[in-house]
Amino acid sequence: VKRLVLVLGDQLSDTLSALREADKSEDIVVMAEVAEETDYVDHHPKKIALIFAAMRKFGAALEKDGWTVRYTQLDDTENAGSIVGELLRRAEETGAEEVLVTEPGEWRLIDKLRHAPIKTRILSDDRFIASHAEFESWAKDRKALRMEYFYRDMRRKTGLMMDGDDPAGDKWNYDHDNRKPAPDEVDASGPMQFTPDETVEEVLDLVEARFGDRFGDLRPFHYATDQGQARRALSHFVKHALPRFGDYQDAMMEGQAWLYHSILSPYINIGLLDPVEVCRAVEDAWKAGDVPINAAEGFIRQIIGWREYIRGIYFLEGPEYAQRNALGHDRALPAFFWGGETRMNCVSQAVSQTREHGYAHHIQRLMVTGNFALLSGLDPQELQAWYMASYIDAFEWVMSANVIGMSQFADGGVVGSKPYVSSGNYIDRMSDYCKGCAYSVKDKTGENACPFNLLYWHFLDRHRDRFEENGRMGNMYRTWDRMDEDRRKTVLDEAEVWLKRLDAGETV
Ligand code: FAD
Ligand code: DLZ
Ligand code: SF4
Repeated sequence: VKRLVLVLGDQLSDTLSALREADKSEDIVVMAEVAEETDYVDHHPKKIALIFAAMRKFGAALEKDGWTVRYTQLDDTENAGSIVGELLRRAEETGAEEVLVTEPGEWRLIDKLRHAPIKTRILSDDRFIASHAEFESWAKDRKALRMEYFYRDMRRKTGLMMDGDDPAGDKWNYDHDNRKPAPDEVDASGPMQFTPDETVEEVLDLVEARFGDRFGDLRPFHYATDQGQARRALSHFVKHALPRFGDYQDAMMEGQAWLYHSILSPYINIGLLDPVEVCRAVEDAWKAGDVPINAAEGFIRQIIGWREYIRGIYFLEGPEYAQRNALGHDRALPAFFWGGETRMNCVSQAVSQTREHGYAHHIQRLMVTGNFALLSGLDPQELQAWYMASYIDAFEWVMSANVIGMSQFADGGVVGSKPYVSSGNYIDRMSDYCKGCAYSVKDKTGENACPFNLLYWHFLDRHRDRFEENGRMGNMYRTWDRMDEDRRKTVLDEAEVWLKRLDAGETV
């Protein structure tokens, strides 16, 4: 039987299970740019450009390698507008009777393929280290699903930074040496940039015409769009930024979008880089003595630990996970998330950088925008749609447990044992944002008080029933209870007034 091999926009790996299973001489690869995928959320224009450019180059590379490829561009007149529609059209055209596909990273699309009116075989996505079965068996019978223990299993499984059965250097985790506050200066120049070639330019024109009015700047566009470029970006990171990655992983600096981060998530997530290949490059640099152990271990943990764990939770918890709202938060997203004005310098920095690059690093996502959303009680589903629309590396398998779980505690504590909340103090310690802010981080109340300071207590007070008994939060409640009653009332009243102004659309 002649088969169609569907390759999705985030499956651009020559080791893909569907390609391995297929027969190059008989089967037909189907790739399609379709409106259903560009429009199910208003993706950042740079994300659409990255995916389309990389898809076009990958399709061409497969053809060169001897595959028959039927590629549909977004503005082809015959375009059926959806993945399943394209499969049916190509089946009719070629006489193919079956579809082979590697499991997509979103329940939405898995569901559509499962119900497609053509026989479809969904193969597991073994570009990840842990299979669904392995994660389920790890999670089974555990009271709490803590990443650290899962991570150790992934170290053992991959052998990365292992010394026989023991972790290299005798410690699993070197975070104690990481997370220094913002440095005075950054001596890395950021990720490697690529000048758009003809294929990329064509895609940029298309994206500009179709999606130019969405949130996010399309140009200048410098991301890598094929495996060769992505590998050069990896080497560049290992050489120039990795040595200080651990030290400044949590730091934030005005006007410095990249610091010592890798900016590799977009390439790993769409398949241009293999996660283990990335980790081996890091391990090699550490073995060669070019990189300290805290940087190498910290980085590898993000990929084989966090990235795998977050995906595991998404598939373990099922399609309704993304709809959870354990804290009952329902405030609408303020306009400043979409680039409107705000006096909060930290938020303004994170959002403008996001608009420009489709990128903000982990602590900006977690402790600035995420923290603000949680403290002020924003609707988690609307927030997740914002993250999905704003980031170049956004896919639901990696977004949901980060937003609904880690950042918003909307899963009721599956991912985190306590919510990630902080007052302005944390942001002041880790960044230089507060210096340039209209609010004063030192002011706990009063007209200029940092909103994070007011909202922090408002959050703890309104969720007292849920968190008071949480062992890791007892100190916070004790501090609050020690304040005199007038002061507590002032804080809560001022927080309420501030939230009313937020809801009224004032510039806050
Ligand atoms: P680096 O700081 O250089 O880290 C190295 C790599 O580790 C990343 O490339 C990534 O592959 C991996 N990694 C680190 N932390 C995580 C994590 N928590 N979950 C998964 N992978 C991780 N990551 C995405 O890839 N897509 C998303 O849509 C996404 N949404 C997020 C939303 C929120 C609210 C939060 C708090 C985090 C989110 N993350 C997401 C995780 C993390 O912020 C990004 O992976 C990271 O910022 C990507 O930049 P980088 O490549 O420079 O990462
Ligand atoms: C994100 C995305 C976009 C914007 N466009 C396409 C597309 O036109 N064709 C395609 O095959 N894939 C696209 N993707 C990636 C898919 O949305 C992704 O495969 C699913 O979200 C599952 O992770
Ligand atoms: Fe953000 Fe508050 Fe600092 Fe301003 S003072 S940058 S709002 S933490």
